Amino acid sequence: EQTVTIPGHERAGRILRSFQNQRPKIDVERARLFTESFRQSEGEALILRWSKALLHIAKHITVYIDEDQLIVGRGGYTGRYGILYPELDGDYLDTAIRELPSRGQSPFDLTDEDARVIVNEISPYWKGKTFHEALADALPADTLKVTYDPEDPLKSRFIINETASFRSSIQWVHDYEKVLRIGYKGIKEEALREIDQLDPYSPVDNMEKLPFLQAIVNVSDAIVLWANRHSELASRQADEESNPVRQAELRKIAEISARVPEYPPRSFHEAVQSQWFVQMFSRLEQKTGTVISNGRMDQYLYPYYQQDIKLGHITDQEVIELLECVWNAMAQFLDLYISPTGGAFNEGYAHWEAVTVGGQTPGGLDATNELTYLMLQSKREFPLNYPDLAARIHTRSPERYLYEVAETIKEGSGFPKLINDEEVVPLLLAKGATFEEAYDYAVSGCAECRMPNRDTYTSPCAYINFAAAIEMTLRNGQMQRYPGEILGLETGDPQSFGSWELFFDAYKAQQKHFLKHAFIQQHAIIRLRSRHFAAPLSSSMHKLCLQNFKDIHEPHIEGGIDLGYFEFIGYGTVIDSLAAIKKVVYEDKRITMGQLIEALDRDFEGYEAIRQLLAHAPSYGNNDDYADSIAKELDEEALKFTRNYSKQLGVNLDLRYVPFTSHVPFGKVVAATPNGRKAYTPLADGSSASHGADKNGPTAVLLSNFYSKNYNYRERAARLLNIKLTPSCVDGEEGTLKLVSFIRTWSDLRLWHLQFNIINRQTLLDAQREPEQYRNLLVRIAGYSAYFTDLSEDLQNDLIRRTEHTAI
Ligand code: 8X3
Repeated sequence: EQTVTIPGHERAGRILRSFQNQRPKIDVERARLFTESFRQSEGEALILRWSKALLHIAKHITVYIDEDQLIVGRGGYTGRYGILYPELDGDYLDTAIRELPSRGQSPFDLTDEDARVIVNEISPYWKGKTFHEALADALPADTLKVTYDPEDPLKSRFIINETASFRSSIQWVHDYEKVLRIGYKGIKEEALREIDQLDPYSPVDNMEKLPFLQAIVNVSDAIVLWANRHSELASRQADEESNPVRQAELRKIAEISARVPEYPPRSFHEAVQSQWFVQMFSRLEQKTGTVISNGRMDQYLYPYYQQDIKLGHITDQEVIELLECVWNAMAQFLDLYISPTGGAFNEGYAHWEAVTVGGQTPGGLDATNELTYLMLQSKREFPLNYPDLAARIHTRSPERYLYEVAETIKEGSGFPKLINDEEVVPLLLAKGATFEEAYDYAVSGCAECRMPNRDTYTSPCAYINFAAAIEMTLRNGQMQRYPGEILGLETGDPQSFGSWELFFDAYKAQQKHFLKHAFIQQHAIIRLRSRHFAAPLSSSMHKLCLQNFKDIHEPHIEGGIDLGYFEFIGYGTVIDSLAAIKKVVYEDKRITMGQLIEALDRDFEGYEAIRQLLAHAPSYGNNDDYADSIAKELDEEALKFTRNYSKQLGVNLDLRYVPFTSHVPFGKVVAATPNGRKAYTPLADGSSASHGADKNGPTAVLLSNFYSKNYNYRERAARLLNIKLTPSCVDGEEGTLKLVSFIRTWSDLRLWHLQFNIINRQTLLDAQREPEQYRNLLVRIAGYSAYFTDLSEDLQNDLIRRTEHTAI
């Protein structure tokens, strides 16, 4: 076991040591209590049922206080744990209890007793009622067959993948400030006042507004009750505690949990605890994709920090200690995906409840403050992959901030990721936000942003495997993985396409066909969700939900801006495949289309010369217009589609390049591709270059990204960009300054997102060979970092094969 006693972080280190490298367990209490309550409330309004279930959970769920912790609030067992949401995907439960302990990606343990509770008490109630089953039933046959195996809808096709069946919402950020300002007492009182003002004769008031408001009252009671139970437990523990230091800490926990989140906090400690109670209770409420994020923590906690520092009530060291207590609490709750697809999309126990730092104030001034720097310091000094720190960058970001951001990145754990105000703010304005709202955005997912009182869209989106569209263009609508089935368009025998233009047209037709089905999926998802999900706690913090008396899962909430997405997965793979076909087959005529297909059919076995020829064709990521102009056209085709059709869905369904780890399972269904990629290996991730294809250094990667974007479309959204650097190329002061100017260049180019792995290939190879020696090695994956040894071999190899840049 490696030591984690880090000077200045002793308490946080002790807590970390208590769970680090522990195999996670599944805790079934939340699911059991939720189910018990749902059995009792059938026939009532969904939002009311949800609030009653939360009240039932608040009353009966076990409460815990971890040894050494100063911040309390867990949703299950001590140590690393995950919880279940049977209302979402309970139809997977039976297989999950057999497979979860042994699956390759993110395994979980389950006690025999808990397995019994699942089989006898939870699973039977949800049969036929889950969202996943309803969605499979709602999809037309043509869409179903590219989504699931029609014979067994529990199995994904990994072609056009919906993600709504393994998370009840996409990433989210609450307006925590509201809770800090008025407390749940204030929120409840507002709801009670509204109830008093309802028209007792109005059918709408009785049938819609009243259940909504009653639900707000119930969740206000629920969260306060749950917090107060921690207070009682802390008092009991304090009575029995013999160590006077810990006894005093427990008394303080008791005092604070009796006060927040019911009342506004009086101190930094109370503010942090209030926020964490809300965070944690949100996880008991619903399974938000990748967990509810923490918002702009350096902003909304700042007044409490300033006040306590001024009064001499707290030191910077104590501030860091409290924050690290929260980071530790975060790290123990794992986002458990019981569906194999969810598991494969989120390898390494992924969850990324982003903490946003820096950026601008609502008035457009630089927002960095002392807390920003303390959070960066904690990230550098305390070795943990939570929270996911997101640094907002703008053209006037101070030099010190950029310097400290670069120094933190150099620590090598992948933090912070960078989000660019210069791209995000104008896009939010273009979608209808005010300047104040746009400047005040918070990072909420891998790369996404929310305006907590303005966004109202929750439907999880489609991940589209466009490398499969390349394969279908070459196989007339078929794929090697699914023999004999016509899954795409029958665009004809590619050997009959006499020109590059005809080939490209056929690919574009396949791409459009995929988009068609992705949007049909979304149509079904948007309309079904509010029948299956409600989130009264989340709604209680949202201005527009309260104004309209509508749950946040309702498809349209007046005044809201609906920011949804679809994902282009395999971008680099598709671009390079098309560029190779254009150059090698059509322009240089080095091989025929027939020879290409033969080589692909045989996965290049015996065709290495052809593979080399293809792999050396122009490729994306090198600032080469040959490939980048194809990239730009693909991007524009997708943007045009959504410009035409998202209006019909009534939302902004924007084009995004954010894969999580989907490029690995997506690669597993795609045969060899014309860029020289071997069959069933990972696709290129996000908007990054294909593995090893970027040979002109990292600035060329930025420029390819820039030249492939269509800045005249407001339908664009996040592009996730991974760059791997060797530690030596950013060594010392000079290295930090090089990294700072690289970040400025990225910001000037108006790219959305950037993150780094600063590591030697050899280190990764060593860690693969001797995992025991490298248990603490953190690597950057998508919008999160994970322990390298927690990843499947496929994903480990994917990271190893990414280009390692030795100079910037
Ligand atoms: C991806 C998060 O929830 O928008 O970072 O898919 S989500």
